[in-house]
Amino acid sequence: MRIKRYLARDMSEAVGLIKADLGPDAVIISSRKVRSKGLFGFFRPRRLEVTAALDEKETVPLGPKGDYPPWPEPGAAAVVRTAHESAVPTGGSGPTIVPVPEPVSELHRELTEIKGMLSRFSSGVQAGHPEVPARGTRVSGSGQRVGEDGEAFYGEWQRLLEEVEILPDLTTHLIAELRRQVDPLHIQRNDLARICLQNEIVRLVEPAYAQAAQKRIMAFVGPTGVGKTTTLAKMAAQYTLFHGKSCAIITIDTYRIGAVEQLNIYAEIMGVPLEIAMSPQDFAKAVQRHQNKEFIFVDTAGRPARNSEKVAELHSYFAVLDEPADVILVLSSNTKHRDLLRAVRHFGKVNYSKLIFTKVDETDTLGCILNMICHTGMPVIQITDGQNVPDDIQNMYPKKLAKLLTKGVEPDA
Ligand SMILES: Nc1nc2c(ncn2[C@@H]2O[C@H](COP(=O)(O)OP(=O)(O)O)[C@@H](O)[C@H]2O)c(=O)[nH]1
Ligand SMILES: [Mg+2]
Repeated sequence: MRIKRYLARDMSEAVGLIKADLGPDAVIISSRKVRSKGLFGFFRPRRLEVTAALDEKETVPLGPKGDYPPWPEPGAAAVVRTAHESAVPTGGSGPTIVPVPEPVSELHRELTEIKGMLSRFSSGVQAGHPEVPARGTRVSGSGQRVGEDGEAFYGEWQRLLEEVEILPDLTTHLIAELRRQVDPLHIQRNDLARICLQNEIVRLVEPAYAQAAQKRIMAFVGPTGVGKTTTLAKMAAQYTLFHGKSCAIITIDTYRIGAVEQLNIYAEIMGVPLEIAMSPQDFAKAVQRHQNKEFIFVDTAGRPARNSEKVAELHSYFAVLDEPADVILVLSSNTKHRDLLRAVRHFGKVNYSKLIFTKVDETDTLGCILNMICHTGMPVIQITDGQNVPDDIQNMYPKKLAKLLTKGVEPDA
């Protein structure tokens, strides 16, 4: 592993230097603003110190991580991995994002897994594993024979779904599917259960993801402190620095002292123009001024979800626009279910059409993501998992959500 430091005016200059020096497989580890040493350094503008690393053992460029990313794939690893960048069209006028096929290696892995399961199953049958009902067997309502052991198996999976705080009615539905599809006497029952639950979760949320194309203007709304500004900065940085998109940021967050300053620092590092809009008319003019940009990110003041008057005021900003915006409701995954319900209801007035969940690093109970997709019928397009800009953000799509919700689920049965 080679690690090197670079001094540059801004992040795009640093990325250029790193690409030229370490090549396309380098990754950025950290960045910070520094002053030159000595008295005169104090009067010079601050520079950006970027640390990058190159793992010299790695020769194969990483493919895209997901199989259905509706947005450019984030991740510092994408900085200079050109194979990855080419998955997302650059240049051009529209914000069309090409769906990226699942990597062949991933398909291959899944195929091998299924083959392995089948062969383990057939050898189990040959070895005389009983396909007869266990002791205490009874016939369930669906006609399936279920022994005490079978009941314990379904019960264990139910407990695990409840543990990640998937709502009771969704859990009941998932377990009913499990009962219908997976025989508890099957020797690979836990593997099959996981696949069955993942398929059913995908089936439940897929309609929410079948939406119109991504829009040019993305506005982030949501309760105070959930991470709107941080998430916006992460996305704007990903689009600008890693995918070469031309972007602008407009903030209508003028309520909180420090809110604009925070965004100003991010905008400066990215080299992206930042505008402040004090009224809906100001906002419309600012959007007009950035007609030529591929994407416009809009930050908004955190309105308390209880204050419906302030939420309605936000709507007036989007109502004056000539083109529709993607209004994205940002929610924190460590929020109580009742408060999430209140937020989705109150912010309904701004006609949001997508969700982002932040702070998934702060909780083990991610059932809220499934709960809110099912409740609103809207997709969760990103999750964020830390405070680092721009790294701690990931695309979310049905299959990934299904894996995330069942990944830690491991019954001992
Ligand atoms: N742990 C963690 N903290 C986050 C995440 N996203 C944002 N934060 C922190 O949450 C706090 C509020 O973020 P901010 O973007 O100002 O929230 P806003 O009021 O909704 O704009 C800041 O301290 C952020 O660093 C995340 O994904 N994980
Ligand atoms: Mg903010």
